Amino acid sequence: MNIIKAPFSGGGLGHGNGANKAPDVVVDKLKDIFSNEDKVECKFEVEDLVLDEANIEESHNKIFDKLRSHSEKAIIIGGDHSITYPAVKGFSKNVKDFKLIVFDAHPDLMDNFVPPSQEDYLRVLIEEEIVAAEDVIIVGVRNWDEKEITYLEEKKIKHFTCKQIFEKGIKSVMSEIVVECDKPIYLSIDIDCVDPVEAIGTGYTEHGGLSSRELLYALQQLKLTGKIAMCDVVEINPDKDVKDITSMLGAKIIAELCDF
Ligand SMILES: [Mn+2]
Repeated sequence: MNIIKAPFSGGGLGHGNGANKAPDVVVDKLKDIFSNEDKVECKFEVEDLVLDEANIEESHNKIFDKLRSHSEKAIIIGGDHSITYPAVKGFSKNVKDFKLIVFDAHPDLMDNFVPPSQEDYLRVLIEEEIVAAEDVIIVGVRNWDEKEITYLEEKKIKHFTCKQIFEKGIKSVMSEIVVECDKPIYLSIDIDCVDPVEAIGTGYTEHGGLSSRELLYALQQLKLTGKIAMCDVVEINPDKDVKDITSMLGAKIIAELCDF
């Protein structure tokens, strides 16, 4: 599996500072994992992007160019969630028709910032018609702004809140999602989908989140579809972490996805 390091936290509106350190720490933690739960040995080719924290447009352009010219599967390690904007945009140059499945505590659908930030990258992707609203699925949502609720409803964006996941159970939710996976998937994992008890090292902590086991189960189910084409793991912040537990979870997630 290819890993692309995207060390950029300049799109985090200040909350992401430190997320640029995640790619190095997470890749280092990966060395402690020999094989994933499917007994597949984890082998990675790691590539570094050199990004400028102070220049969001130039950094986003570099990510866009990388993804546009990268037709093989890869896992991108961010960085704040703003990197998903250029990454999906670049990916869409190679794959026209795809699903965007996002695990996130927040819908990231605030009003357009220019350039797109971690709070509205998803809205910009939809507004610019890079992805169709009906191809987006958000999992793990539990905190939103009024504007985001209006937009979710207006665009009829499919989403599963943590409350719904608790009621229905992750198995039932994932079987609902898997039947929708009839085209290539761009998978974006914001680590804040997981409860802060297991993932404290992130910009916005939201209680009542998924357990790491629920997230891993969800990813394993998506992997079984054979449709994952590209993936990013974002918003891990080593500066806010305790004993590297969040970075270690990031490494575990990547290990489970090493054979998608
Ligand atoms: Mn996010």
